[in-house]
Amino acid sequence: MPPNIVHDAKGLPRIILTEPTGSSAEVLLYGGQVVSWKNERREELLFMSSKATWKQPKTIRGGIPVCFPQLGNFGSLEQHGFARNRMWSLDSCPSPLPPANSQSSVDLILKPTEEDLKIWPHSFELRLRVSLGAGKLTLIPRVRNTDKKTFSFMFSLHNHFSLSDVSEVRVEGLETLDYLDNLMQRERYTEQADAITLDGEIDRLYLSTPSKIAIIDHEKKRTFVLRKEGMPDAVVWNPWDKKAKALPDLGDEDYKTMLCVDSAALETPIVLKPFEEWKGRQELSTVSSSYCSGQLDPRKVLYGFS
Ligand code: TA6
Repeated sequence: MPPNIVHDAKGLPRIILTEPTGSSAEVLLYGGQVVSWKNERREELLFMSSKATWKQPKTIRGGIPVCFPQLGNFGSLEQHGFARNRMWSLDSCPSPLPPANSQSSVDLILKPTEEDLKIWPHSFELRLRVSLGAGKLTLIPRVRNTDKKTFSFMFSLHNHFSLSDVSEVRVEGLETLDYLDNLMQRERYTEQADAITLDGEIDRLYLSTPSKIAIIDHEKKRTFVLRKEGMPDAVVWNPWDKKAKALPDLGDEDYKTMLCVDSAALETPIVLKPFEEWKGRQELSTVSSSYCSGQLDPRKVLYGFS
């Protein structure tokens, strides 16, 4: 049986995914956005702003917005592209993937409207499969060029992780990499720290990262493991206190319990010839990490999974 579309109090149609261990995920047709992922103990794993705007055409601050066809704010396109501000549809024909035919998976599709073609004149099909498994959430985005001409685009899954205290978190897997610092006019630096810890605003694009990144929440004794394919870069963002106050749809204190670590294809845009399709993949999972003042060997967290 395919998943049901529910119309809830917030007025946006959503699909609720469930699986036998009791975990769940909620996906909106609006933006193709995952807005909730709960583990088998019903604990929310994704951050959602306490002041999120749940009304079109606004973006919803939290969960996993899909950013396409650009990241950032250039030209006439809206910030991070329009895909996150459009109503998607259920995709009954996700070929060559077999149709999602269970309560734990859904296929969505976005095609451009006449208005979209005026601001980004390329015909495309953007597909997203969201699959929930025991302890993991997998997103498979695809973009097909249905135009007569080659086009290029950027893409990101703007993951908002829910954390107990961002100032106690370590992000591992990005050490020694080059990054562009958005707080320094995108100047290029090399990461010197053996892990990223935060004590202020951060907005960086790490380039050509490994396929696994770990986000270690010491207080919750929980580690998020992000694995990605087809999206070589990773954005790390937290607005911290001052910028949080300037964002109307973010609670003043919300920055303390969130961190964005995005899977992104940004530095080198993806180029598609007519009829070609690009496919990415992101898998989020959690493992318990019993960190206690330096006992944790980060390598075990990062590489203890295959
Ligand atoms: O992913 C990093 C970033 O581009 C930051 O520069 C910051 O603007 C953030 O995304 C949030 O963007 P949004 O449009 O969702 O407010």
